[in-house]
Amino acid sequence: MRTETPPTVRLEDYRPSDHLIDRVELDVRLDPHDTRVTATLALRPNPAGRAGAPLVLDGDDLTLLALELDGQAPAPDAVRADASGLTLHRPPQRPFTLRIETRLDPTANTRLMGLYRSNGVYCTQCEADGFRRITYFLDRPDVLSVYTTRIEAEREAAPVLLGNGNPVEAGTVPGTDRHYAVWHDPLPKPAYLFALVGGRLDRVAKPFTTMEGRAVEIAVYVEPGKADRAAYALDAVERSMAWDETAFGRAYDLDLFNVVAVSDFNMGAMENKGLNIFNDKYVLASPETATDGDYAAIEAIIAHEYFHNWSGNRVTCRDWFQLCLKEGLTVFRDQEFSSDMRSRAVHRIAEVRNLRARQFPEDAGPLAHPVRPKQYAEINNFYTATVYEKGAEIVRMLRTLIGETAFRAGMDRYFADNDGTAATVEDFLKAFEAVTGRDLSRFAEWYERPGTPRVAVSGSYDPAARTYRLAFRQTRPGAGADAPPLVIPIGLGLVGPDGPLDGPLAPPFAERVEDGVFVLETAEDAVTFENVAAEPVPSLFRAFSAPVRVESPLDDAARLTLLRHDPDSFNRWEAAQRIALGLMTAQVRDETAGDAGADDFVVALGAFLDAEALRDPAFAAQVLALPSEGDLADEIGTEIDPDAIFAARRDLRRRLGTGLRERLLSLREALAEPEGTPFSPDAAAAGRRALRNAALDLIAAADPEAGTALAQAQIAQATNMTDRLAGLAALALVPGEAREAALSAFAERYANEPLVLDKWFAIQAMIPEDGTVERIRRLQGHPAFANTNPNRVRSLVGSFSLANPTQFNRADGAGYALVAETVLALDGTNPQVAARLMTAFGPWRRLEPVRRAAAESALRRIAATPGLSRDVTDIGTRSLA
Ligand code: 0A1
Ligand code: ZN
Repeated sequence: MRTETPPTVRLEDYRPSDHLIDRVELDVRLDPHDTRVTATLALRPNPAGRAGAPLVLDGDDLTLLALELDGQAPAPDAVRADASGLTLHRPPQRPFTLRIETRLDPTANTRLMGLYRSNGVYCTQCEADGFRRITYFLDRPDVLSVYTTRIEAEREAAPVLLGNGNPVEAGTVPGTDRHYAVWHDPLPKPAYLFALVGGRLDRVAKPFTTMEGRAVEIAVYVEPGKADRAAYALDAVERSMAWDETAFGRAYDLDLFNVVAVSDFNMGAMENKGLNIFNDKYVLASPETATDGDYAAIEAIIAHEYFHNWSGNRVTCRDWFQLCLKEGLTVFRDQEFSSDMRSRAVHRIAEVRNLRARQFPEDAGPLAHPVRPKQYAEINNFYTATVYEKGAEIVRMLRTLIGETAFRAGMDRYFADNDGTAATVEDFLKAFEAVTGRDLSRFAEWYERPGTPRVAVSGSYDPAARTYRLAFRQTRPGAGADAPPLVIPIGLGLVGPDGPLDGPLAPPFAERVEDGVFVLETAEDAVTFENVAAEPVPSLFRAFSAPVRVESPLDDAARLTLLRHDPDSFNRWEAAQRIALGLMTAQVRDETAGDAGADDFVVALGAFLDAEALRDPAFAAQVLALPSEGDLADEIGTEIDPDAIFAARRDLRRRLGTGLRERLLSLREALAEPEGTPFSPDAAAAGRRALRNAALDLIAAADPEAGTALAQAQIAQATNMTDRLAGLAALALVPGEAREAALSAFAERYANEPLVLDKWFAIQAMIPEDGTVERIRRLQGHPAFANTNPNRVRSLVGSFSLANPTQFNRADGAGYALVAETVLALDGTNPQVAARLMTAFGPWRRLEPVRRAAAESALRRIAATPGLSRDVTDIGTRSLA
C-alpha cells in the first residue's frame, strides 16, 4: 500500500507529455493469482514535449518480469523499475517499441482498481488511474492510443472474453484447456477507458441501426441465471442510443455495444469504450427485486455511460482538472434524457433535491472545491457532487443564457472541433462563443470558485405607476471582495391572486427580461415590470435556473399563491417546500408562533390534493414529501442539533397526517391498482405508487397503529418491491414486534438476493432510534454482509452516516465511532470506499458544540492512524484544515 505523503498535483503545472504512445498491443493471460500481461507499446517523442526528457511510465503495485526496447534488453543502468514506476533515463529520440511483461494477482486486488475478480468474473476499472495497475504506462488522459487486446483464459472459468472495440479473432490454445479472443478498438483513447472482462456470464442482446446506417448489436451480460433481469437495462441502452441521435445528433460508432454487470464495483458504472462495466445494482431489475427508484436509476446510469461515448470518449479530458468537462456535461445530458422519458417537472424536482442534499452541504463544508479544482492530492476523491451535479447546473445555465437553438449549435461545434482530442473547459466554452459571438469569459467564473452563491431579492409595487420593481443582490460566502460577480440567469414571472399575469392583452413587460429570463451580471441590479395592475407575487428562479440560495421576499401567503397558480411546476413545489421549511425551522429555533401557519398549510395542501392529486400523482407525491432532515440542517447552517430537527420534522408530518388523514386514505384507495394489473415501471405507474406511499408515510406518522396495519396489509398484498419496501419502511419507524417480524420475513424471503438484502440493511441502518448503532454492529456480522463489497458497505454504513442524522450524530459519539472504525477497517482493503464513507463527517463544524467535539475527535482518531492510504489521508487533511 502507498503510505507516503502524497504530492499535490496542480492545474497550473500542467504540461504536455514528453512522449506519446500511438499503439498498444496487450496480451493478457488471465489466471486467478498469476495473470501475465505483455504490453507492446509504440512510443515516440511528443513534438509538444521536452526533447530528450526521460520516459517515466506510471505503475502501481506491479511486478516487472521482462523488458525489451526494440527487441533488446536495455542496459541495467538505462532503466529504473519498481512497483510504482518504470523510468528509461535516455529514451531514443525517434519512434521505438517497448515490450513490458508484468505479473499480477487479480484475486488479491481488493481495491477494485485495475484488474480484479468479482464473484469469479475478471473485470477492470481503470478510471482514474487503474491502468497503471495492469502495466507500466503513460497513465494520463491526454495520451491517446489505439489498442489491440488479446485475452486468454481457461475456457471453463471464462467462456466469455470481452474487450474494447470490435472482435477480430478467437480460438483455442492448442494442447491446453484455454481459449482466447482478440479485440481491436480503432478509435484512439486514453488508458482510463481501457477494459476487459472474462467470466461465465449470460447474455441478452438486441440489434440497433444508427441514423448513419450502422448495424449495432447491443448486449448486456449478467451473472448466470439473471438474464431475465437485464431486459430493462437493454431497452434503456436502445432508448439512449435513439435519444442521443435526435437530441444531440450523436450516433454510435462501433459494431458492438456491451454492458457487463459485476457485483463488486466502487462506483455506479464506467464508460469504457464499447464495454461499459456496471455495478449490477444499476443493471439488474425485476418487479420483485427492484423499486421504481431503482428502475429510474438504471435508466439514468445506462444513459449516462452511453452518452459518455461522445462526451468523454470521442472528446476526452486533457487532464483530471477538466473532469467536469465530461462529467458535468454528461450528467446534464442524462438529466435531459430522463426528463424526456419521464415527467420533466418531476425530474427537475428530483435533480434539485439531490443537488441540495449532496452538493450544497459539500460546498458549505471543508471539502468544498471549485467545479474545476485547481489542485488535488488524490484524484479519486474528486468524483464529487460538485464536479458532477454543479457541473451539470453550469451547462444548464449556459443553455438558459444562450437559448436552445444556439446551445445545440454550440454542442455540435464542440464535438466537431474537438473530436478525437483531449479537451479543456476553455475548448468547451470556445465552441459556444464561436456560434453565438458572445464573450463567455465572465460566465466561466462559475468553474473557478467554491461555495454556493446567495441572491437576495426584494420587490416593490407602485400602484400609481403600475410598476413592479425587483431588485437583486448577489454575494458569495467566503469569496474575497476581489471576486468578480457571477453571471446568474434568473427565470422570472409574475403571478396574481387568480393566476399568472401573462394575459395576451396587457402583459407585464420588463425590458431586460427575455423569454422569461433576467440575467444578473453585477453585484446588484434591478428590473422593473410595467403594466402591472395589482401587487403581484414574483416567481423567482423558475425551474431552478441557477444553483444558488435565494433570500426571497415572499411570505407564506404569497407562497400559497404560487403553490396554487404558478405555471412553473418547480416553483409550485418549491413554494410548499419553503413553507414547510419555515414551519420546521421556527420550531427548531423555538419560535412557537408557527401553529396557525401550519393549519393554513394543511388546508392549502388539502385543496391542492383535491384539485390535482389524481391528475398528476407523481408531482403530488413530491409536494407531500417534506424537506429532509438534511435540508433543514442545511437551512439552519450553524449549531445544528439533529434531535431538534428530527422532532420538528416528525411533528409537522404528524400534523399533515392528522389534518389530511381522510383525503390520504381515500387517495390510497383511488390509486390502488386493480387486481391483476400487470406491473409497469413507467413514470405514470411509478407516480401512482409514489403518492400512495407518501400518503402511507404521513398516515403512519400521525397514527402509528393505523399505519402499521396499512403497512402490513400492503406488504402482504404487494406485487412489486416498491410497495413492499415502502410498507417495510413505514413499519421500520414504529418500534415493536410488528417491525421485527416484518424484517425477519423480508430477510428470509430474499436470503439469496444480495441487492435486495442491501435494502434491508439500509432500512435498518436508518431507524432513528437509540439501538441502531448496536443493530448495525450486529448486522456487520450477518452472513450476507461483507466489508469487501462496496454495495454492502454503502447500504449498511453509508445509509447510516448519510441518512440517519440523529443516530450518526449521537451526542455520545457512538455513531461517529462506528463509522470511524469502518473507515479504518476498510482502508487497508479498499481505500476509495473508505475515503468516500469518511466524507460523511464533512459538516462537522456546523454542529452544536458537544457533537462537534465528538465528531472532531473521531476524525482526528482516523487521521492519526499510521499507514493510512492516500485517499483517506487526503479527506482527513482537508476535513480538519
Ligand atoms: N466515469 C464514471 C465514474 C467512475 C469514476 C471512477 C471510478 O473508479 C472506481 C469508477 C467510475 C462515471 O461518471 O460514470
Ligand atoms: Zn460519468
